[in-house]
Amino acid sequence: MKYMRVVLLMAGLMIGAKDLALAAEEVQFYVTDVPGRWFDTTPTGATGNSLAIVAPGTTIKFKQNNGNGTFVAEARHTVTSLLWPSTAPTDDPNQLIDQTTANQDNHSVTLSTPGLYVFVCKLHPYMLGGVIVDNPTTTTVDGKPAYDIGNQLTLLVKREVTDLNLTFDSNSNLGLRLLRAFFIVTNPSNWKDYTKVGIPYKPVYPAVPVVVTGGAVVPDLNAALQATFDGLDIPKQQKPHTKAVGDVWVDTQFELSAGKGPSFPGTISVVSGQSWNVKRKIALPDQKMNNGHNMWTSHDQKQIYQTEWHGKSLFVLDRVTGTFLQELEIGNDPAHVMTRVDTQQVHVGLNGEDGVVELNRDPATGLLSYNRTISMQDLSHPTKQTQPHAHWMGFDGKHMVTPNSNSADSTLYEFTGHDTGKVLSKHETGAVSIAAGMMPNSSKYYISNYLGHSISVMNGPKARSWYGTSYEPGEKIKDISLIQGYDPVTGCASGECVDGLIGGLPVQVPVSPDGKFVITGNTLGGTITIVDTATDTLMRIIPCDPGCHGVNFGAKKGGGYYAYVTSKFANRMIVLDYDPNNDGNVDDAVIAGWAVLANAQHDNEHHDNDRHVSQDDTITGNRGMGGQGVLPVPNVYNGWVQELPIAYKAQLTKEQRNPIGRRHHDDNDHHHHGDEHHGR
Ligand SMILES: [Cu+2]
Repeated sequence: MKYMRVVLLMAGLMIGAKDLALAAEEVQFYVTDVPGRWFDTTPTGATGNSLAIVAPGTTIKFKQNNGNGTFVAEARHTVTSLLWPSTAPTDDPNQLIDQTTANQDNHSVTLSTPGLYVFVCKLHPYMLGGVIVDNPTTTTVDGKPAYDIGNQLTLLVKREVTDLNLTFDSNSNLGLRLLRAFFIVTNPSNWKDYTKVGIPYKPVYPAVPVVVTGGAVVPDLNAALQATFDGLDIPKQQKPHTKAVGDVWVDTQFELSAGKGPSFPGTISVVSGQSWNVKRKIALPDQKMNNGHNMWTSHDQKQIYQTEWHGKSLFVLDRVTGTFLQELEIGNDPAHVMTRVDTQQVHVGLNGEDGVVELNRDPATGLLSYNRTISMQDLSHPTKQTQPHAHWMGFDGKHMVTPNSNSADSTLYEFTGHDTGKVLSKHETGAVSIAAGMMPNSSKYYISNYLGHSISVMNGPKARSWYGTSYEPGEKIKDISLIQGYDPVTGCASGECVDGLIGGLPVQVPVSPDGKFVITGNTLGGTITIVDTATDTLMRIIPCDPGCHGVNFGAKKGGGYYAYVTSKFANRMIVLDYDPNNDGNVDDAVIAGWAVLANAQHDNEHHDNDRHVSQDDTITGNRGMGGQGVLPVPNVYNGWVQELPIAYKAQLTKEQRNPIGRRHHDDNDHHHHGDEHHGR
């Protein structure tokens, strides 16, 4: 009775035609690569369902290996307990689960403690499935059915150190934030659509009573969440007054196209840095590019390298025409790609494995060939599978650093030749280390810790002193919390949060080409954080969009840089002018404007003369959504900018052509001979 009522209330929202089958003692989630339906109980339904409401003692099965025949899951994943009622037994692997390696196996849990459980893939942390184990006797004071999500909830920080986990009242700011995030992430119709100008952004949540801490009842979860977080109108596109140099390539990873279908999402949206409109969509329908995640470019900017995060391939594209040149099958879940400055080799982190693949580039054709796979293990102290996600390469091609998302540490690798080198160090960072950024002289580097809600500052390859203490190569200097001043119950009410906001669940952490700032997209707060590298302190927090994720720096016309920021559950790319007057101070940081990544442009765009969007497939859904990798072209990071063709260099200022002055020449670096030497 109670359950049927809720099924009706939720119908059309997140639960498909099939009811929840509560009498059954088993619920099955299918693990798929389909946006919003990553853990889905209704794989053949028209709409997804990532939430099951079950009786205590129900077995929850997670079926991988392409089981249902409707949706394919090509990638390796984990099924990991992310959130659970604090009284659930933490030492029972049948109730709280994780895997030490990325896999395609089936998993199950049998849940007895009432409350809210959320499961995540640690590789692709937007993959969420929720279960409410509902105590059948919970009701509101007037006897109506209500759903008990638990007195207190525990959020995973680190599996091996349970007292690091974050336990908090379910009736709290953090509780509401996590519920809101769940219902946005798992429901594409709740994503923030910047084509709906003038319409309030109000995600729809289940309009049901929820029992929280101490038996208190939130009478209507939908009303409570909307009143706390939502309701501002979607603004009309604002274009930055100052143009960029070149274009910005964005992985709109969740956009769907006709030739690929929902199991193979992902396009590249190429944004003009002059008109701030999308000018090209690339889906690669023939190759079935599956969740294209991150890009980099060749030195001459003629080829774009594109990873396939839910697949096995790296793609090489022609930058000018957007056409396919090459597919290389390189391993499981290729995540990020960068080039090595001195050899033009290409390195790709295998997020579902232990290493980084190294590819050689044929300078005549621009095509790539496999050279070797470099393990990120320190073989004298091996850990569980490292699962490197977003590595970074040093300015001179001599070093590479990886954030090892599974082993919660970072490998500092030193290249000693074209295909030789060694692991210099492997030091602890924080929970689920996901991305890296290096100073433009490799002096130190930054690792974002997704579940640690922090950035680890790590010493570079030379033993060195920072803040009065000396550090070995790769050793941690400090952690910067991105949830400073945050109280899980009251939020930022105490007034100690930076700009009144929080970061948390951070993703990309590039350092600006001049080495002054680290800018990061934060998923928990839906914010952008700015760290000053001179002091390694958090200076500013700026509002972003749901699932704020990708950041990279590109040249601003006339000097300075923009930071381009993408979000997974919104279809805009923010152009952040983090230092408009270029004085090294971010007090005046401002969102200069944005590009709407949906190519169905709206009425006010009709006079733009480059509205024609060339595309290799017909866009069918999730328009412009899933913003992740972002690649400004030309690539103006120190080390790479000096290699640009003359036509691009001519568009840059003297400072942009050499962002840290002569210091980009390392002591023993014989490769660079001068600013214009490599012009073609
Ligand atoms: Cu995954």
